[in-house]
Amino acid sequence: MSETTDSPATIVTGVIGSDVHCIGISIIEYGLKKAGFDVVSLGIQTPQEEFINAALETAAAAILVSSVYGHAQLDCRDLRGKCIEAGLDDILLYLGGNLAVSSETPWEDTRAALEAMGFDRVYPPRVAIADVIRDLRADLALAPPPDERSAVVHTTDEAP
Ligand code: B12
Repeated sequence: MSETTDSPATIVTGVIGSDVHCIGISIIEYGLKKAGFDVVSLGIQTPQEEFINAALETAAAAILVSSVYGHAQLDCRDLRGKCIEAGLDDILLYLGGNLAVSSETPWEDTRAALEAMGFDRVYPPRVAIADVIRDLRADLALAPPPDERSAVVHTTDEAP
C-alpha cells in the first residue's frame, strides 16, 4: 500500500492561450477549494510561462489547464518541455475543456494526441469534478478527507 499525506496541495489553474472562456475553470476551482486544495488562479488568456512561473513561486503540485475554444493542441505545444526546463520535472499536468478542433474528431484520438504532448490526464467536456479530485488525490498520494474515507464514490465511468 502506498503512503498518503493529509497536507493540502497547491494547484495552479488557468485558461491557456488567447482563450477567454472562464466559466468552466471557475467551476473546477470552486470544487478544488471545497476539497481543501490551495488554488492559485491565473484567469483567462494565460501564457504558458505564467503557468510555469506561478508553479515555481508557489511550489505547486499540479497545473490544471483549461482550453475551451478548440486550440489546445496549439496553445499547449511544448508546455511539458518548458516545465522540465524550468525544473518542474515531476509536476502534474492536467488538461480539460473543449479539446477537439472539430466535433468530428473521435475523443480517444484527441486524448491520445494530448497525452503524447506530456499531459498526465486529459478530460472530456462533461467530466465530473469529483473524478478530477479523485485523480488528483491519487496522483498526489493524498489521503481522502475524513468524511469521505468510508463513503462510496460514484464516478462518470459507472453506468447510471
Ligand atoms: C459562453 C461562450 C462564449 C463566451 C465566453 C464568455 C466567458 N466569459 O466565458 C464568448 C462570447 C466570449 C465566447 C467567445 C468565443 N467562443 Co465560445 N462559447 C460559449 C459557450 C456558449 C458556453 C461556454 C461555457 O461557459 N460553458 C459552460 C462551462 C461550465 O462548460 P465548459 O467551459 O465546457 O467547462 C466544463 C468542462 O469543459 C470542464 N473543464 C473546462 N476547463 C477544464 C480544465 C480542467 C483541468 C478540467 C479537469 C476540466 C475542465 O469542466 C467544466 C465544468 O464542467 C460555448 C458553447 C457551449 N454550449 O458550451 C461556446 C464555445 C465554447 N465557443 C466556441 C468558440 C469557437 C468561440 C469563439 C472562437 C467564437 C468566435 N469566432 O469569436 C470565441 C473565442 C474567444 C476567445 N478568444 O476565447 C466554440 C468552441 C469550439 C471548439 N472547437 O471546441 C463553442 C463550443 C461553441 C460552438 N459550438 O462552436 N464564447
